[in-house]
Amino acid sequence: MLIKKPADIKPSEITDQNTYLNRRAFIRDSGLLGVGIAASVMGLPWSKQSWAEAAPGKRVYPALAKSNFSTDEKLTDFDDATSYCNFYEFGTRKSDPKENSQAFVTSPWSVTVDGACEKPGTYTLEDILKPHTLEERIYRLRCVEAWSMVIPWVGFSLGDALKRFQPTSKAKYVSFYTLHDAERMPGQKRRVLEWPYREGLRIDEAMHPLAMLAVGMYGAELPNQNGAPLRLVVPWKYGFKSIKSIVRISFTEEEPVSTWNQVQPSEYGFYSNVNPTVDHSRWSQKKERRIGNWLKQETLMFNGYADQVASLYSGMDLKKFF
Ligand SMILES: Nc1nc2c(c(=O)[nH]1)N[C@H]1C(S)=C(S)[C@@H](COP(=O)(O)O)O[C@H]1N2
Ligand SMILES: [Mo]
Repeated sequence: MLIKKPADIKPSEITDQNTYLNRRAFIRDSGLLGVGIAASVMGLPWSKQSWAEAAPGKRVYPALAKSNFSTDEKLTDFDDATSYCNFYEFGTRKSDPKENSQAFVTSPWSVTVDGACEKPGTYTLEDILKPHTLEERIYRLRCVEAWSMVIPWVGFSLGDALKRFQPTSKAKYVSFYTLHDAERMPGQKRRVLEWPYREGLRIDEAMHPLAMLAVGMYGAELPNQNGAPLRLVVPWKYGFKSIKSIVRISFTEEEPVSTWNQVQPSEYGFYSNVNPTVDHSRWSQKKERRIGNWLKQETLMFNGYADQVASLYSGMDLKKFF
């Protein structure tokens, strides 16, 4: 795990909420510009320039309402969030996804919905987005590897999206699948995981208002390395539950397969709630390193979202259902 020390970070790389907000004001004024064009024509501050490099061809969203669920912690530097990634479909090193995903084509994109629901079918990404108003939600993402970030996601409630497919009473769980196409996702040429990457939630977890489907971050469409064009964000669970580049959603009666649980069930459970009192079999989960900070900080129960989600697990032994 490579983490930048303060001494390695150039002053030009340090951003703060103000820079971010100024940039957002600019975006609002400029409307829906292609970021590449915006960056080259207008002579933008460093953050926009690196954005254009990290997410070439991605659109900037006009002003977005910020969700009440948002944390007010300092945002992770845009460059870190887009160059220190986990996306095994594009390689297993943190730098691989950015390097290897730039040619990945995410349009057109469709999602197949099946299983225990009244409205199965194949939906285009536009169909899925149409009824929803995009909002910005600043959430913590806590990786099981004990680092974390604070990301301004752009998206909408997962539960609202799922309700449109009318899950039946048999839908006790919902599972998600990433694209499986080794020509487009070169990391799939190696069997480091069982492809496609899969994740699942209990239906009440999926319906929780904090769970979201994201189509963007930092005010623009998702960079490919962060899961374009559609990913899950479940902020009270370890990062691996937040599956990227989703092409299938399936409602099931039985607990579905989740990839890391399948790889190593003794180390990764189905629930994978952030829990400082349950260590990973090979390391402690008590602390985390916020990317960009030098000192470690305490990990909070349910990643700081306990007030909202603890009731989902009342009566459950979280050491057993880890
Ligand atoms: N399809 C897919 N989704 C994935 C992964 C992956 O390898 N493949 N990695 C997961 C892990 S372990 C984490 S921590 C987060 C990282 O998201 P980020 O790279 O956008 O920060 O994505 C998750 N989603
Ligand atoms: Mo992770």
